[in-house]
Amino acid sequence: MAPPAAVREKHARDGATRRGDAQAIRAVTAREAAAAGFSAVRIARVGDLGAEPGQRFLRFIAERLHGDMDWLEAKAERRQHPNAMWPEARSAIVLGLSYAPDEDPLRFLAARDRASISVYASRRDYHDVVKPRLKRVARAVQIATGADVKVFVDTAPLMEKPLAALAGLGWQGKHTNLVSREHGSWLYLGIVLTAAEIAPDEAEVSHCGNCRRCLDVCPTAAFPSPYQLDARRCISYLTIEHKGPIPHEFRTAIGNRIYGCDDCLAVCPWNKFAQAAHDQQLAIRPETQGPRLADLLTLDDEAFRKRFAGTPIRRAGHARFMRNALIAAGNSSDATLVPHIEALLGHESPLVRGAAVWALSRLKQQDDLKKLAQAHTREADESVREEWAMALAS
Ligand code: B12
Ligand code: SF4
Ligand code: SF4
Repeated sequence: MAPPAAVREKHARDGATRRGDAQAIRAVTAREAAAAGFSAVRIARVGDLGAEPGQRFLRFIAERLHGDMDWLEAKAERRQHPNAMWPEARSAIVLGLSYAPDEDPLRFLAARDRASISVYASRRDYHDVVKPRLKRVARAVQIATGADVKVFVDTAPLMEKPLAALAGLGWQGKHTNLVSREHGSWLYLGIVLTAAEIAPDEAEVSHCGNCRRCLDVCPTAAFPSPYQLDARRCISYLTIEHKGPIPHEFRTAIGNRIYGCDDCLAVCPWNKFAQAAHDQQLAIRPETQGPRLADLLTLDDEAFRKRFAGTPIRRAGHARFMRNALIAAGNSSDATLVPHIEALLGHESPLVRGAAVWALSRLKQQDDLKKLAQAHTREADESVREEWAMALAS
């Protein structure tokens, strides 16, 4: 990464380019992080991470808790430790960007004719926001130290949370996410790895105590034990990452959550110290705030892309999004949605047709459903035929 001349001059002026000047390097890092709009910055010595997080990660994969997130498994060896990915890495500058909401993130859960979308997904994709800012910090660190740098925001096989805890940005709560005293559960994480040795901050210790609010609130009982998540049961995984039909056992519990889930984050008592985030690039998009299911069910591919352009939601693709909206419709008790759902029985994706069958089975009388089934006896896809069989048997 070549630093522009103006930046080079700026650091030369304040004397921060003196190699090995620990205070100056830390000061440059803090200044650039603040100028880039980060809410928190701390430094960890990569060598202090130890083998434990990596071993736990390998157990997570061995127990298949990652479901069909093949990309986590594919680079498991490298993900174990930053040095397995980049042997020269010596320090990790861990940056947090607050996305604390200014309203109750769970407020749409009871409005069953509407959808609830997680806070992180209700704005511009954080990868696009965080990465350029990380590059700015990285560039300054590179100039100040003369050492190589690499930036990460969930873009490479790097476990961000254990590094953040080691750097003292917060601790991994029982819900497994990083909790900060100042920002609660609402921090996006980004990391700059550098080959430079920079004096580290102190690691943070857990402040969960006897609390277990996050564990008890989970609608799908996704925590086999504190600090451990079975992703296959997590609504965030089921609505964002999982590609196939959503397993029947979770459909009712999902309620109207159509993209991600915030329940375990939102109940954490440490959120009370978090100030609402007012970063302009992270402004809440109005179309993500409790959208009506009737409107979502009529979105075709093009309208979907247009409506959610730039947000993480678009990455799920139209078929998966419609699958999720149909599960919410099935949980809505709103019979006025039936014509919209019936129209989706002819959708080109079996994922959508199957979810439509389930939604109708929840909103229509059995006799009406039987008549409808007779009109769809030529269904070509086996998974959709199974949905019909289950719907008619229930
Ligand atoms: C895969 C992934 C997911 C998966 C799996 C989540 C998970 N907990 O692993 C799914 C799709 C479910 C998911 C969901 C969400 N995610 Co996500 N996800 C990731 C990703 C890419 C990797 C995480 C990972 O390595 N998981 C593997 C497991 C094994 O690691 P782990 O959770 O750290 O597990 C540790 C604990 O189990 C611990 N452990 C086990 N036993 C014990 C015992 C004790 C005593 C202790 C202390 C620890 C401990 O050891 C393990 C290793 O350290 C990271 C980005 C990254 N590159 O790190 C983002 C990330 C974790 N996700 C993030 C977010 C925001 C979310 C959601 C909130 C989004 C939403 N609203 O829907 C939810 C939260 C769900 C939840 N409760 O975790 C943020 C979290 C920010 C933060 N403050 O921590 C990250 C860091 C992305 C980012 N750059 O900001 N995510
Ligand atoms: S995100 Fe939702 S489903 Fe996943 S663990 Fe947290 S509360 Fe449970
Ligand atoms: S809700 Fe309680 S147990 Fe869960 S992360 Fe927050 S403090 Fe820890």
